[in-house]
Amino acid sequence: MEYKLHQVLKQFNINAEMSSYGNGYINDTYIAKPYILQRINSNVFKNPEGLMENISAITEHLRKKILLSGGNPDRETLTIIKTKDGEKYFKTNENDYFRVYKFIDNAVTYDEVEDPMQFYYGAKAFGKFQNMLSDFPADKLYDTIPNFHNTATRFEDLLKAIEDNKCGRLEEVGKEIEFVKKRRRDVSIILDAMKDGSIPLRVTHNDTKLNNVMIDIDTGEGVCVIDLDTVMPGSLLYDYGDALRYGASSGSEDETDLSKIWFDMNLFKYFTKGYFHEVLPILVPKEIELMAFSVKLMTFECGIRFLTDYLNGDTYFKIHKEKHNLHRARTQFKLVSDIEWKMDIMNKTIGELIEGN
Ligand code: ADP
Ligand code: GN1
Ligand code: MG
Repeated sequence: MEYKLHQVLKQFNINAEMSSYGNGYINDTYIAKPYILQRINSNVFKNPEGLMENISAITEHLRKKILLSGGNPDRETLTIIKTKDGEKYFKTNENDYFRVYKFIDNAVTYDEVEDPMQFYYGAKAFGKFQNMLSDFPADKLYDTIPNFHNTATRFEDLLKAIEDNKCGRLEEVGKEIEFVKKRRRDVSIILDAMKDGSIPLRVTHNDTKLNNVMIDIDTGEGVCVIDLDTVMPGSLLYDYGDALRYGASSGSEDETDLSKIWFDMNLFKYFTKGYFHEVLPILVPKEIELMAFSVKLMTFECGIRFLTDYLNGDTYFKIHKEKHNLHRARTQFKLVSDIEWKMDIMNKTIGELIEGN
């Protein structure tokens, strides 16, 4: 594989030392300073050409805005390096798709929040990203994964996985399935609000994990939002809810001791403050009304996805140990329960932060 990767790099006119990098669940990332090489997961992304067109269009739009505001576009958004044939990706004979970005130096990603200010700055970066794309024509984007945050179809996918019981794992997950079924009425609340127009369709990132924003080593501030594969038309609530699902958990996504997992209200406050700083002027009332709920829904949806993948035999998310997806699903459901307890206070905090602005 190493040899092959060097051949791939040559297609981009790059000759550099290379090693594996990052903790993503989807793509394979390699560092080849001053570049990043990625193999696009074509099992997950069925239209890599369309995906690269999306990223190219978005980053061009962001570049112009960053330049206008006096920023440095080479650092504040991703820069696609073209192949020697002028393409945005390289396709191998084995149908693997590779792309190269400029490496963003002097910045890091965090898998867990170490200091609440990191989360505040991460929120500002995601909010600013949302804001800068608010005048981008969403209908020009390809749906890189159709129904990505359609919680209703995610629920249907789980029902199908239960019916198929491909790996005979059903007996083990009775409690989790009962947990999901009890909450089936939640799955269409945001979808319905989008359908009736009370929530606007926006360009959204759709995968706002803290480790998808690069944080400057010196200033601690958010530099660049990365991992743009899932940028599609969607709801701002997907980005807000998913970021809190991941970042405001007291533990990691695969913690097996569930007594260590709860939803951290302090981190919730830091994130919401940072996010409001950038997006409050563009929010509509229904978005504000559903913000706290979106945290619960996105966490619930992610738990459903992990559980479905577990039942289907771990074909989607990368796993590193036995029952990895089941453990991930369990942390998400533990968080959902805790968020349900805290929903009133979350709504109250949102109201107070708006009044204080
Ligand atoms: P995945 O979809 O697998 O999560 P990412 O695009 O998020 O892949 O990349 C994985 C990791 O690689 C990121 O968390 C980040 O640490 C690092 N990374 C990705 N792109 C860059 C870049 N342009 N510059 C520096 N580091 C990067
Ligand atoms: C995946 O690619 P990565 O690791 O940032 C997944 C997200 C999930 C997340 C759970 C394209 O994100 O949707 O929320 O894992 N990305 C895709 O950790 O499915
Ligand atoms: Mg990522």
